[in-house]
Amino acid sequence: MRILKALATALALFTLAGTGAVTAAESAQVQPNILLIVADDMGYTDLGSFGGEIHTPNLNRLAEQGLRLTNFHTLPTCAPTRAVLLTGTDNHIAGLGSQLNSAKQQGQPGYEGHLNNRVVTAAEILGASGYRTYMAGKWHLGHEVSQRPAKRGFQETFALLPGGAGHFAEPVALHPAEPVEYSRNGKTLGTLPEDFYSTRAYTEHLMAWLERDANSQSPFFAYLAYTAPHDPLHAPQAYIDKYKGHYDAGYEVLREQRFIALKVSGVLPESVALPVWPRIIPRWASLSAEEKALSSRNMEIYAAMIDYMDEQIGRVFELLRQQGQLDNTLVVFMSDNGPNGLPSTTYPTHDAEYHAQFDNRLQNVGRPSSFPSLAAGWATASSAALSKFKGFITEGGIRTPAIVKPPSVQPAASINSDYVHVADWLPTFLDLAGVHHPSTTDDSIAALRGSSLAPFLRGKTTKLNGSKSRAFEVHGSRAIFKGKWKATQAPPPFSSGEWKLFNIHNDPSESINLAHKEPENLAELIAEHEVYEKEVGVVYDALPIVKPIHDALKILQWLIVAAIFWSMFLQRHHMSPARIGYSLLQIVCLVGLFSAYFNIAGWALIAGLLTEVLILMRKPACASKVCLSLVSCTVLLLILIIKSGYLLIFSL
Ligand SMILES: [Ca+2]
Repeated sequence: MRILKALATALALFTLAGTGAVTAAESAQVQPNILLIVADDMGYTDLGSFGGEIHTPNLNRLAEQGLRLTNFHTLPTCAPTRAVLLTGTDNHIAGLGSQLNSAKQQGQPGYEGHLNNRVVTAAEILGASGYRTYMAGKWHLGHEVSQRPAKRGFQETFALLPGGAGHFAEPVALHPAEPVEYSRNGKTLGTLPEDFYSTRAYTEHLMAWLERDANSQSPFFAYLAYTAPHDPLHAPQAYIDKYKGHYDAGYEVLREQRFIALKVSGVLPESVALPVWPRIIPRWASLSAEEKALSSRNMEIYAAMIDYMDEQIGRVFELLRQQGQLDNTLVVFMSDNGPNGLPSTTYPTHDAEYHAQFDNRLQNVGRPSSFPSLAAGWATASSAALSKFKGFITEGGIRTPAIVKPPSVQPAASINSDYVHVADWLPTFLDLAGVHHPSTTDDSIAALRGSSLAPFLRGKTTKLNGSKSRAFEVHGSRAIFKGKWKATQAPPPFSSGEWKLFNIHNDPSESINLAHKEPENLAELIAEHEVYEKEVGVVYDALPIVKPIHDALKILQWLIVAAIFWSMFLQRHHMSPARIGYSLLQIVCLVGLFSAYFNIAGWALIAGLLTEVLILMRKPACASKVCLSLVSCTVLLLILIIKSGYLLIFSL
């Protein structure tokens, strides 16, 4: 009832014409159609207009007619981003405080796991203001009937409810614990047509609604939420064949090519340097011929999925053009987070038995019975100069390609590098439609936290956003942006746990930590982040499961350090300077492993310890020392495995 009341108020406000940011003249204009297109797990450089070589002529044309946002940010995983996208507020307010709740977060306000009743969606507001509202694609914001898009303001829906699935008919689940469920206007669908392919099906559902309602006098809001190029990587064979051999030179080469193209096209400034290749990701040259063939095939399928998606988007544009609606349509294209660098074998509920059902041989990958993923090498190439990928709060995880074409007018510039956040879209839609947000008259509805881009799109200002800071938190990782600064903190074991500070205008790859040079700036941003966490109700907890493992290893690490000291004390009269030096090195490396990426030192230490074990095993009197060395080795190995990201367990 409360939401209905709020929507009625919004509609009344709209009918009475706007005040504030929306002038009477503007609200009297024809309301634009809004087409919001979202790609799933697509990287920063995959589009032609963002340095990519994949054939994306329709989105390239959109970029030529509109505006490329080169500093656009999402959250690092799917569901929190979508919650913010559709409600214009914060994920902790909307019910998606985390994609994977810890015990501490379970049951807390803001951690419902679906859109709650404190927020209203773009479809609810625009629908109440006379818009036709369509949704085709991935929902990921609640499974129950009352949580589905049909109950959140969308009048026509064809929705995949979970976070992903196989892309052909009889699709495999993304996770064993997350069954595939398609819903049509709120009702679960039994089977899919034999010729089903996700990207085409979403497109054709939307096109059918647009064709059916061609004579409607109402504008439309269409949310086209593709599941491409999310894994499992599946694409029609002809599209895969189109990219055969394109990636045989490997991911480091592709990364360099795209990095150069990014600079040539003006997406990144000339001054940006390409960071060194991450040590934990195997070099292309170190792979066997078979591994290279399979890996490059996975990238070929990924490219095919994006190529195919672009073609389908072109069909929607062509239909709107034929209907005479394209010019009066605000088109937004974005990806919901960075490319996925984790192979599916690391997913939480994926075990050997689950994977045994897939045929991932070279001749079969890309087909319905396979479950290929992009993996870290290609994801790193896709992020290019940006650090890491999906799941991380570094720029590779949260800076994604975005294009906006305003209705009627062509923007003065074709590229903009001001900070823009996914929360900014809903205020922009409402501003252009001349509709006020219900929170302006109803305190029980959470207010918008984004800023409208409409003044910029109308040519009334040259800056997209002012000096306002933008903060967020997901899975224990924090970031706050203000002007050129980004302060960020990620919990161990994936980072040091310390706050870092970067000038992301000059250093989008986050290579130079300025925390010690700019302590006052950093302190101010941390203080602002604390205010943000209180405002939105963050229940702070690092990733469940990994944290206890990490804490246990840390205790073990200190026990080993103590044991090494004790052993040195007992043998103090017989120890050579070299022996003392080696023991001290062991201690330094053990401590260092928890505070920085000392992987090379770690492996060297393991080699040293194993050699020591072999020598000591010849002296039965030193059994305790052998045990100590073996325990040290095991702890070091576990630390290194965790640091390489293999236990990173986001629900995707
Ligand atoms: Ca995603």
